[in-house]
Amino acid sequence: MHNISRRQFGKVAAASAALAGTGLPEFSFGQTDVRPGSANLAFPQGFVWGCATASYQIEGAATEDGRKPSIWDVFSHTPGKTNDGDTGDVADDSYHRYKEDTQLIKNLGAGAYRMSISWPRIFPDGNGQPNPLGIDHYKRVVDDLLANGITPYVTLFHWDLPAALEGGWQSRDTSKAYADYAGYVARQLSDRVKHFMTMNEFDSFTTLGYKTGKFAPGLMLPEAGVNQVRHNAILAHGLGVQAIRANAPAALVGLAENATVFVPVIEDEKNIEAARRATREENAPFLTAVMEGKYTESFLEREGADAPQVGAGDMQAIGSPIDFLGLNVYQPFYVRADGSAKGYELVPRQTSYPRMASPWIAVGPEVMYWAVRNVSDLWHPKVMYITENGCSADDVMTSDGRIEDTDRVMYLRNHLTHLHRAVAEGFPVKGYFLWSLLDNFEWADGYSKRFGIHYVDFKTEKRTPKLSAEWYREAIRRNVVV
Ligand code: GBH
Repeated sequence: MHNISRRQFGKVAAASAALAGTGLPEFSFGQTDVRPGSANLAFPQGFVWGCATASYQIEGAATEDGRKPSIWDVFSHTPGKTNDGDTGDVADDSYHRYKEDTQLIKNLGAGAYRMSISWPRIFPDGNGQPNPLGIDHYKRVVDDLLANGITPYVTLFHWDLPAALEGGWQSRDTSKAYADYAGYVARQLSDRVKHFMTMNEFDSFTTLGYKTGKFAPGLMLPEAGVNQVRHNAILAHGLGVQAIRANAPAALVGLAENATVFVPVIEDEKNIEAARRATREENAPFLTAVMEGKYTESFLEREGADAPQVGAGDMQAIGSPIDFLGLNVYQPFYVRADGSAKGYELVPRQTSYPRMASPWIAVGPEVMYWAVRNVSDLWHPKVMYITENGCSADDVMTSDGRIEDTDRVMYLRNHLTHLHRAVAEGFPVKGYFLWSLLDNFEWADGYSKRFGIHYVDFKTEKRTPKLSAEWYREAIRRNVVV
């Protein structure tokens, strides 16, 4: 029995039981044993398990060591913009408590941590002279992670744009300032950090920041202006890739993108094709442009006079090859094939569709599989990571100090099950980062939505592992969906 795999064991045991006609086969529940005949949900050896956070959401210390305001400081301090007027002034105080947070990661047995760098700590005015105290802080954080056997994955921009940059993402100068900043950080950290992500989620900080006004800087521009902002954002990514390569030749460069994910309403050939087409078209201003180095004709046609102004060389920069693609995955959109020229139509969700505490998190764990598959089938990235996945829940502490977030465990377990399917089918997903390590400043929702697997008491900053942390530790320990 020792020389056969568990999967074979299941088959052999079932077969011999059937032959002998003795009813149930005998088996024991070992560390990773599964019932004969059930799927083995083990991940490959070396699969990267991690947690993710972002600077403005956890650090606090908003005015310390030379940091100047980001657009999120300005926005959150503007009355009416965030829930209860919450700001990131203190957040999780991780700027001071990063060693404690390292230990939380270590206790999970996680081998990786996706963190972001605060641009206004490094260049308080957005450009010009770097602030040495800024980069020194991140060297200490990274060294502490490394000393504890945790590999840092660094995002260079997770929405905290220096407020001093005039026009923000409306200006091409911001794209250039970003590239200088990215190159500087890569040069400073690449002796310690191998994986850099240029940006987090184009659509979130461009569309929400400059079209709906729900995120910083809270503008509601006409469509042409929004498209220019989107263009400047992907241009910054492209120039950033080039700057990182020039300054840190050994670094691996990627992106953390929340591509809109389409799930075929029924898994058959024509609907699978519809999901693929929808993925390409609906992500045209972002991931499609990055992966193809061009805007699709249908996007340019659709936007007409509102299409972005594209400078010479822009698309080539935007299409700079990347080493890995990170996907932030939360919710599915269902799609079916129709007879139209574009070949798909969205299938609306019924009002009874299940959701987590944040109303936008419609629960559909198969989103994980289709995120990977659609993107792979279209663009074949060599390496992919899930750079975020997780959910908010109405976490309350019991009288004996526990947080029984069975709903979050349910959400995570099912998403991992569908991620396993993608891995088992051979798609090159190398790791998974859970959002989030700890409850934090959830942007416009302030502290009203909790995404952590560690509970944070925002009065005392005390961290308490939730049931989901215990669950994640067990999954990591066994390298299997538990
Ligand atoms: C990620 O965004 C972010 O990277 C991370 O910082 C964040 O904390 C995490 O997810 C959880 O939200 O208010 O109706 O306009 C996920 C994508 C896009 C989801 C914007 C929320 C706002 C919906 N986000 N969206 S709405």
